[in-house]
Amino acid sequence: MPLTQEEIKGLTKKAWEIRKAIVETTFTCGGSHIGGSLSQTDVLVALYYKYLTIDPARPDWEDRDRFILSKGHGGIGWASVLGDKGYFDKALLKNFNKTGSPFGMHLDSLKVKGCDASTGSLGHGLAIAVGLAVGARLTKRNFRTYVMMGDGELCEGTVWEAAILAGHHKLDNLTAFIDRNNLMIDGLTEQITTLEPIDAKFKAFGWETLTIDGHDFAAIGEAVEKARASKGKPFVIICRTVKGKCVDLMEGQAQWHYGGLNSDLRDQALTCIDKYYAELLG
Ligand SMILES: Cc1ncc(C[n+]2csc(CCOP(=O)(O)OP(=O)(O)O)c2C)c(N)n1
Repeated sequence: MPLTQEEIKGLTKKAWEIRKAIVETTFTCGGSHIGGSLSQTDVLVALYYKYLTIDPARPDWEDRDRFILSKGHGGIGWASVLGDKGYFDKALLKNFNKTGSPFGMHLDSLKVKGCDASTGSLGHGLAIAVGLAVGARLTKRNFRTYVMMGDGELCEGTVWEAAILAGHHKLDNLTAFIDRNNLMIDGLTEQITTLEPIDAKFKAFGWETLTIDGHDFAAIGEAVEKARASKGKPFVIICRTVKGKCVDLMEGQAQWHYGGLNSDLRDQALTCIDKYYAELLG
C-alpha cells in the first residue's frame, strides 16, 4: 500500500528532527561525518518509523528485522534515530564520541542497543547481511534484513563477493540500499573510480534493482514494498541523494564528508534545515 499523505507528513517531520539532532550532536562532539549522515536520513527514517518490524524494548528479539548501516561512519545519524526510537536515553548523545561514552563515531553492537552489527571498516555490512538472510532461511524465520551502503563503499571488493553470494542463494529476504550521493571521502565517485552502471552490475549478479529519489518518502515506500514482494532475488534500491542534504553550505561539497561546527555554523545549519522543512510542509 502506498504511504498516505498523513504518513508522508509524519515521516517528513521526523526527518526534520533527526537532521537537527545530527547538527546538534556534531556541534557538541566536535566533528562528525555529517555530509553522509544527512544524505542517508530519509531512508533510515522511512525504515525505522514505518517499515521495520522491531521492538526497541526487546532489542534481542529473535524475529526482529535486522538493519545494518554498512557505511558505519554515518553512526551519528543512526544513533540519533535509535535514541529517538527509545533504544537508549537520547540524553546520552550529549557525550557522543567522548571518552567513557558508549558511542564511538562508528557504533559498536556490544555497547549500543539496536545496533545489530559493528561497522566502520567499509565493505563488510553486505556480507554480514547475507549471513543474516541465510540464517533466517535456515532457521525458518520470517525476519527481513536491510543494509545500507555508501556509493564510495562500492569500491570495496568484498561488497561484490557478498553480492554474488546473495544472487546465488536467491536471497529475497534481503534488501540493500545504496546512498548514491555521488561523493566519497575526497571527491566525486566517478572521477575516483567509475562505479556506473551500478544497477547493471547488480542485475548481472542476480539482483532486482530500482533507482529512486532517496529523499522522496513516497518513492522510498514504493521501493520497499516492491523489495518485500520480490521473489527469488535479493533487491537493491539505488537512492539518488544529496550529500549534506538540507544544509546549503554542505550540499554536494566533498569537504563536508567530515567536519566540525562552531556555534555560528551550527546556527546557520539549523536555520537552513528549518527553512527547508517550513517550505516543504507549507
Ligand atoms: C575499509 C575502509 N577504508 C577506508 C575507510 C575510510 N573512509 C571512511 S568514509 C569513506 C568514504 C566513503 O564514501 P561513501 O561510501 O560514498 O560514504 P558517504 O558519501 O555516503 O558518506 C572512507 C574511504 C574506511 N572507513 N574503511
